[in-house]
Amino acid sequence: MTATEMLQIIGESGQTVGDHETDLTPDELVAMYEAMVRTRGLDERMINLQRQGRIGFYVPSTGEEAAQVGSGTVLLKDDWLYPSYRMPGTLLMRGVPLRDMIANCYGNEADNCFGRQMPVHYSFAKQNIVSISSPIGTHIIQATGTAMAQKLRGTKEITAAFFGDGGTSSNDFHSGLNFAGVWKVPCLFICSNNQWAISVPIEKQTASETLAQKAVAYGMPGVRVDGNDVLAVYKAVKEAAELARSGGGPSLLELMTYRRGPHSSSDDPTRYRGNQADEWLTRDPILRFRKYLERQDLWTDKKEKEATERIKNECNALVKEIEKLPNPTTESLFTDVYANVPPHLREQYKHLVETEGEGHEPDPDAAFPL
Ligand SMILES: Cc1ncc(C[n+]2csc(CCOP(=O)(O)OP(=O)(O)O)c2C)c(N)n1
Ligand SMILES: [Mg+2]
Repeated sequence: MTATEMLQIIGESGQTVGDHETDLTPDELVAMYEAMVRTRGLDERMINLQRQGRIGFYVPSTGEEAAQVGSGTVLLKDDWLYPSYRMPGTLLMRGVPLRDMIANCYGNEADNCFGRQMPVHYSFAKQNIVSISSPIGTHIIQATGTAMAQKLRGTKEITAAFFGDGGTSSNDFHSGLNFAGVWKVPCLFICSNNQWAISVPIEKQTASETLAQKAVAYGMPGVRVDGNDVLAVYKAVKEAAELARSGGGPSLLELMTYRRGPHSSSDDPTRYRGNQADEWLTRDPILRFRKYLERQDLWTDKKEKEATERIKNECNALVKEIEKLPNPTTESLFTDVYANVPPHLREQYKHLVETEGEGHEPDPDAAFPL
């Protein structure tokens, strides 16, 4: 493949395109499909909770499930991930419990970050998933540095940095990829080109014909993939991961997809792109993979109904349980931050506890500041 062609394995009607043979077993294929349905189910539940005022903020990833699950299937348990905020499916594939993701959006006692991060800005040390960066692109150089450390230590682990089309205009994209190319570090740069960066369309983001071709300048392979085709994503990420793991250095992957929903729960895309997203309703990655599985006799309407019901019940039960929990304790401000809390902070904490309840509480009805 070149950086301007697009790798596709499943066509719109679920038929295979080209000479494709998958190394995935029927059970693995079904698990991938279920993860895509789970990702969509989680998104729908969380958006509804935000609309009901029960959580402050959410970032939906509707329509980008293939890009997320296809990549997540490849990466191994010890690999390091620097995700973007729009990829719960990858995290699910990496074994992050649904409960931990929902808890982050509540920021209460169940949240492993004790409400100190923005909603949807997950951080899961156990799975080597580094805290999601809000500033666009900053994690790209951090991922490059992690991969450099992996190279120096001679491990078989690799790193993956995930970002959007907008992220490719950041300074850190250029410094990260340049360094990675020179030092041949085992890093995958995975760009979900969903064609929008909030209200900026891809034509205004870059004058390049494709994003994948930017790899040429940094001396690494650049591959353009149909990001709504889960098997194409899996194949491209797997090949790039094998190359990185065997000492062959980094790759840039451009996964072509579309941001069907708003940028976040604070955005109204009809103000800048009209009804353009409607065209993409028929190019649904879940529907396409479902048609593929049905052709292989691996999926039925009955299984679909069961899977949808299962995820709905799972989300509802978790929300019910998490929503009841109290806010993190004030003392948790220091948890996991210092080995020894410095004296001036102890002093400030003492003052905070003494004056707690004296009119410093946040206004529960205040709008979420985003
Ligand atoms: C350095 C920086 N500039 C601007 C922003 C505001 N901002 C948040 S998300 C976003 C768009 C990012 O678009 P893209 O990289 O395509 O990812 P997508 O949201 O489409 O997944 C912008 C401009 C930011 N967070 N950081
Ligand atoms: Mg984008």
